[in-house]
Amino acid sequence: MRIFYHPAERLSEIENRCDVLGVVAYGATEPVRAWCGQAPYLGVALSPHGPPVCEVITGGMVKPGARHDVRYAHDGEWLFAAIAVDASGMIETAAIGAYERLLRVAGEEGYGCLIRAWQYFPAIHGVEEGLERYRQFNRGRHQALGGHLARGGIRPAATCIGTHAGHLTVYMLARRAPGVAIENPRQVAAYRYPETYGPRPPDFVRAMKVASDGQQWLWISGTAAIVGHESRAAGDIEAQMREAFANLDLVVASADLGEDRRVVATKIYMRGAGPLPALPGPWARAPVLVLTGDICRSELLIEIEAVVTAGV
Ligand code: 3EB
Repeated sequence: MRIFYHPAERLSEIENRCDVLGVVAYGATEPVRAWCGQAPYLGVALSPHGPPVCEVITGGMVKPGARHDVRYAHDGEWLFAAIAVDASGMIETAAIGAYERLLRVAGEEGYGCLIRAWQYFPAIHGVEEGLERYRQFNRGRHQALGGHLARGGIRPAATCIGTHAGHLTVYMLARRAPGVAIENPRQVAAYRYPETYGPRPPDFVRAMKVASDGQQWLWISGTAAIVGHESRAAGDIEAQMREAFANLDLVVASADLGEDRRVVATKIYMRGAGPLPALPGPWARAPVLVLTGDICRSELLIEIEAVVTAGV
């Protein structure tokens, strides 16, 4: 498996490949197209710092398909699946629709083990029936994941970010075999957050660890300046960066990857379009995609996700 960022204007270079699980475009108007060659293509309404760019995830020889509004591709080990649903109505309903269909396709194709999910939708701080849309989204996700968890399924690692336009766009990676959930000892598990953050908790784990290609892969969720369950350093982006990277370092340490670990790629979401503070040490050496978007708590200015690998 590989993950890389590719200029959107050179998408044609990707189109003829047979090993692309999925292409996610940032900064192009959505939905521009549904496929990139035989790979599912999803446009997300978040602006990159810089020209429009695509996140490309490749695997082995893939088989594409489309069903229940879900576009997907799989290679025998990994399934990439994407959906875009209208987000102008109740986001709770949209979340249920998106998750149920993604879970159905993943199950039908035999990739019932959720590893990583990304979720983007507009007006994340808007209020619907007296409840913030992010909290409404959590209600919908919780309902849709209920059956999966009851059957012994594991919550995926996740990212959830607010856009300024477009659909609820969700994409995920799933596998035939389960990953190992990793939590952060300095943070309360998100699915155990107290009700002060909403009637239903956000159902995600801090990271998922997977053995693949003879390596260990760690898919780290969007990580912010949260200690315990409380936000830190409100309004101070430099301090929030330090807290977020302290959390990332702790998640990596908890995953026990060994000394030869390296960062494959990171995505940084920033509430403003302002300059990005410098990244610390090893995190600065991997490709970084910086996107402007709304982090799910209004006091949070930055959120960082990453993929780390170790082994031959
Ligand atoms: C947090 O730790 C910050 O709702 O799927 C990070 C990653 C966050 C994923 C989600 C939310 C989600 O609670 C926010």
